[in-house]
Amino acid sequence: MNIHTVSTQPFDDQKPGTSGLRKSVTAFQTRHYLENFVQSIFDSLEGYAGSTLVVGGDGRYYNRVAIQVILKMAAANGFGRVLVGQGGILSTPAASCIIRKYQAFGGIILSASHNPGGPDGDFGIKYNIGNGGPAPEKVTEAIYARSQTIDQFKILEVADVDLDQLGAVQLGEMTVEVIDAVADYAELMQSLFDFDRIRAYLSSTAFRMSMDSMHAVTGPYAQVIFEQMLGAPAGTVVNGVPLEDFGGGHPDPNLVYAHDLVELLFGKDAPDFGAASDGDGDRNMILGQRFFVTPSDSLAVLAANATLVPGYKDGLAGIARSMPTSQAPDRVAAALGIDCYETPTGWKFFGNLLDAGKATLCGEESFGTGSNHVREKDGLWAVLFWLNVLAVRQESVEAIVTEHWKTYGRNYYSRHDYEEVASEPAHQLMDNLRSLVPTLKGKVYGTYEVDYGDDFSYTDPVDGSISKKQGIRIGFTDGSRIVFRLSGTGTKGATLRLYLESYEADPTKQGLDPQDALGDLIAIAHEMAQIKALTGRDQPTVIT
Ligand code: VG1
Ligand code: CO
Repeated sequence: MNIHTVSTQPFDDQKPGTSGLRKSVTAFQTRHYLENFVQSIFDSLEGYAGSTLVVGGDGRYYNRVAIQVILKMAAANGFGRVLVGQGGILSTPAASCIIRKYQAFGGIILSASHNPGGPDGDFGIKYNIGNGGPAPEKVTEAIYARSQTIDQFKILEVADVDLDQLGAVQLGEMTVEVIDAVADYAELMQSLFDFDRIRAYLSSTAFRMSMDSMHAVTGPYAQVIFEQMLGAPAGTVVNGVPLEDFGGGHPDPNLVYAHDLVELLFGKDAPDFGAASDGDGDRNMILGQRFFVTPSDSLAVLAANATLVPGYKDGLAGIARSMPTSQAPDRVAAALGIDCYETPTGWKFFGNLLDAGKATLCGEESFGTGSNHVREKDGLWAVLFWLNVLAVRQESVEAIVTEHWKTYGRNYYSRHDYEEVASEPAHQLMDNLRSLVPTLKGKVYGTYEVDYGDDFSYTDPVDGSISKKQGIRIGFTDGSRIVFRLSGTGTKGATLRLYLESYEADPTKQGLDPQDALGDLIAIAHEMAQIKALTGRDQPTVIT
């Protein structure tokens, strides 16, 4: 065996963000940049000798190159086996499924999710632990600490593995198994949902759907599940071939970036149901005919209808949502008599709640929904959940959501993103708010009176770990909220996120455009944070 120990020097910017390390492709192409981070992961793990690692990615530019390096480094560092998706492909939820099913030690997922790809785009890498979920903060902190002192890495000198050929090959003493990227995941979906019922519904001439995979990783999964297993007509899945640059687009399933699907669903002769997923397949957008379901509402509706779906027929242990997500799920939890947990942004915070059986469904406002079936958010799972509910209720998406509002009230919700603003003033803005908001209690803005203001701090109810500075919250006495935080996934400058929410119990007032319903709160947020003065922007770049 030809194991090389290569001298290297630390990079000072390998701190994982909300979801792993994300940088431009050119940064990852810097000599030893990838190797340093991979070795830092391995160096901060204990007891993996001879065990199994899962590796795969969203197929973006540099995916195959990075996988070859990771395989050779895993072999040199003593892993016994690597399971890698065919063609280097694994969606994030499929990787989570495979880690759990084969009881792997952990997994490495290559993705920058919804960030654009290609030689001038972004790349990313993250480590998932044995429960299939993103490494918790104590692990990512250890990886970062190691990356600051690293002075060597180990790699096996050997020919590349053919990632397109299914089957096992030896890499030194380690076995590499190239596995079908879709089969295990598709089987898990079949165990949760009533495929017979969905198949019957999809074949009824009255129902039409469109699934936009945005030239990202879910194409092969969606084709197998919707068109082969569930018998949807050919062409139901659009943009179904993963491309290294996602066809030049942002593989981000929202009203702005999934514009083709939005146009179709809001146009003449629109299908009944539309869905999209992101670069790595963990996000979802749900549309009805001329109707958009906000992700927060989606979580609430799925929770309220969960017992209609075989995998959840016995009810939910609890619900968990990230802090900026609207409080719509809280109302369902209260009605069901179960707990609703509020966590910081990022799926890693749901892992303990899911492992401990405290939560069954989880969600984030950023088009993320999932459950205890894996430990990642799961785009196609959410689409199947909706289809199962539609097949049972035989009502339109719009009818289901508006009836939900009548029962629970409507949480008007919107997120305004100010992308790529200068980093220093963005941090200044947050610092200003951090000192301002605790002084605001009792202050009146128009019809709103401040109830509390703080910088969200989370104590994990399972292991007691504390995560501070997770976003500025301003709560009003009528339950409305304004939240500010800086993105932890962007790669250029800073991205300011402003989250707005108000509650309307009266069904006759639930039909407004959210931007109108939230107009006063938007103005208050601008006044408090001095967004224009500090960022130079008076309009957000993306509104969802
Ligand atoms: C964003 C979202 C967050 C999500 C994260 C990873 O993080 O707001 O809810 O968990 O992306 O999603 P941030 O720090 O930029 O706000 V994904 O699909 O990019 O893995
Ligand atoms: Co994603």
